[in-house]
Amino acid sequence: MTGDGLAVQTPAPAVPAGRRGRRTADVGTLVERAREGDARSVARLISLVEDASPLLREVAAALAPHTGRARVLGLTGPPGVGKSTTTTALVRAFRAAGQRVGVLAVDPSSPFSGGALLGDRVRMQDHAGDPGVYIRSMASRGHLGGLAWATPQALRVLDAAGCDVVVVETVGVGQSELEVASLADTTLVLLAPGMGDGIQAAKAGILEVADVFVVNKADRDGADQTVRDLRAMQSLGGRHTEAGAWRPPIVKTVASRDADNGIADVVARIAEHADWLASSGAGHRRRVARAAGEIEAIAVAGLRERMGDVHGSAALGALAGQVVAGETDPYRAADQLVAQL
Ligand SMILES: Nc1nc2c(ncn2[C@@H]2O[C@H](COP(=O)(O)OP(=O)(O)OP(=O)(O)O)[C@@H](O)[C@H]2O)c(=O)[nH]1
Ligand SMILES: [Mg+2]
Repeated sequence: MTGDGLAVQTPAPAVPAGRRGRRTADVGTLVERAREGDARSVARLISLVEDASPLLREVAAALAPHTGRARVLGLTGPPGVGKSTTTTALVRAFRAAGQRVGVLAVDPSSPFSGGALLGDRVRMQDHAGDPGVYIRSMASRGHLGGLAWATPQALRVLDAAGCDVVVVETVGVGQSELEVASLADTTLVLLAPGMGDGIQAAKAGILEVADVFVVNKADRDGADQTVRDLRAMQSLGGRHTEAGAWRPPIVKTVASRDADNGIADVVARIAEHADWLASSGAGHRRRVARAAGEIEAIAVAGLRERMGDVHGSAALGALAGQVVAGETDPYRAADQLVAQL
């Protein structure tokens, strides 16, 4: 990459709302610079999508021709399981293989970039100054519904900026693990020993979405038991038992160790999953499903906005009057209203 090194981004200071949407640079120029690896342009583009800038459409249009190359790796698991440590180790491995890497740390609990759960982000400073790594933390609350909304656009920015791999790290609480899985080509679910209850709780959500299970903190007692618990759960059935399906492997890691930490195994399983995605056609199907979901969400948000305009409108008032007078029924009236949108 040329230009500025892609360095760790600290959250931008609060900027008055009026200035945020201001056109500070031409979108086309920003995209060109981002493609050359200019970290500031990448940061600016991500801010534009994160803030739902009026330029969002223009940004999306300008990025589109330059996307589709990056592999998206989702990484989720309960708080403190070692997600950030594992992300750091993975980044190191990908860098050693000469790949450019983007990291999006998405905090589902915070309305602000760089929220409390990401206090450990500092560890990522390992990669500060490496021009082949771009790290960004994002908030996801406070917009039109969680991770699903701004993250796909931020992924496109990093994709267009030439990242070979983008790791999306999010803590597995609420819906976030399902959302991260819907964004990712390959989803890693991290667990740690001594979380028996955690596994039970996570069963419904986390276990369904895993492409690779990582039992981290394998230096602690009970890692083998956790692996056995997972195997037992897998044997109960699920998507992976169908013919030709991918059976999620289980890898033990000690992500906090510099060497002999199991990360090479994780990288190997990710590569195998990528091969399976390509050979089975599942990878393409996932991407099509992802795009369909995104289009639907944008369309529904647009409709909802227009419905807002309709609320209290003369047209609605007139139709309501007709329903009260028995001149029409609410279903026909609703059809008429929708037709007017
Ligand atoms: N013993 C041991 N500790 C680890 C291992 N991996 C991570 N840790 C430690 O576990 C703690 C939490 O690690 P993080 O990587 O911050 O965990 P996280 O899942 O990103 O945490 P949140 O983002 O807060 O949900 C840190 O103190 C790490 O040093 C491991 O393999 N073994
Ligand atoms: Mg973390």
